[in-house]
Amino acid sequence: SQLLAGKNILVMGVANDRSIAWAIAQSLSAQGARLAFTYESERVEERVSKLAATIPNSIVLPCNVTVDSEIDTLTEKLKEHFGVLHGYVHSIAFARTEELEGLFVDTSRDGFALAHDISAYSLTAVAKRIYPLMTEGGSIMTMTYLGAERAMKNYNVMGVAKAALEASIRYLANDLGQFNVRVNGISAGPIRTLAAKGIKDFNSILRQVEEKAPLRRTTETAEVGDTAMFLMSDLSRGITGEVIHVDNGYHIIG
Ligand code: 0WD
Repeated sequence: SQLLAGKNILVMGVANDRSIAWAIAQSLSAQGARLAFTYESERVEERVSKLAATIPNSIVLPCNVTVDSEIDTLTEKLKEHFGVLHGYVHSIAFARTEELEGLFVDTSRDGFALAHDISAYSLTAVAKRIYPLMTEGGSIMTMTYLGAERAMKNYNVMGVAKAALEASIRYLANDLGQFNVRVNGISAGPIRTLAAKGIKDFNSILRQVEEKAPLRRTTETAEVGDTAMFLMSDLSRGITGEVIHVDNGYHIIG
């Protein structure tokens, strides 16, 4: 039997077929979930629609998370289409490339604000509108990185935004637990995606993981997808406010 049969799940952050959100969508769909994908702008609409067309019963809706009215409209459309929502996958982040190299101390005011708006606040902006649709209980999850816990070279303002995101997981979990809505995060090891292109010296980061991670290999998106499936399913019903590392153990080494 399928673990997510009858569950309706919103997936935000598919940019292309290498996106972590895309691997998550595969794992969710394989367990019978019905999915709604969003795209940020017309620039990526066609790409997301083509991918979504390969997933049975899925729909595609626009939503730039920096615009409140777009999240309002998304919520209305989800209510119309699904009625009840059971899950939300947040796999979105952005910082300007010039803030992802050099020194963190040089971060600009608007670069800091933009990174936090898209990478951290967006989780709350969407959660506050969609949790009322989770009338049968729900599961919300987001994507984070070790740079939230440690000062890592070049990750800079994104690390600070991820720390805000991880704190948001805990506050949202505390608020929404009374409605039987859980909120968790996955801290993934480095994966070569579009977002990773912005980070300087990404190759050397991958090499370090291969050498030092307990499992001696880099993270694959399917590994993240399967953990996301667990978090969306009732198997994880006792877990909220948690960040699970899916990084082949890299975070435990000194
Ligand atoms: O090594 C990695 N790739 C890791 C990524 C390790 C650990 C965590 N993560 C996180 C990222 O920080 C992000 O939160 O996983 C999440 C997904 O990232 P990804 O799959 O690596 O990257 P990508 O395929 O680029 O998806 C991120 C997408 C954007 O893609 P582009 O490249 O077009 O910016 O986030 C979306 C967009 O689709 N996005 C937005 N969506 C709605 N509104 C917005 C926005 N304003 N901005 C970005």
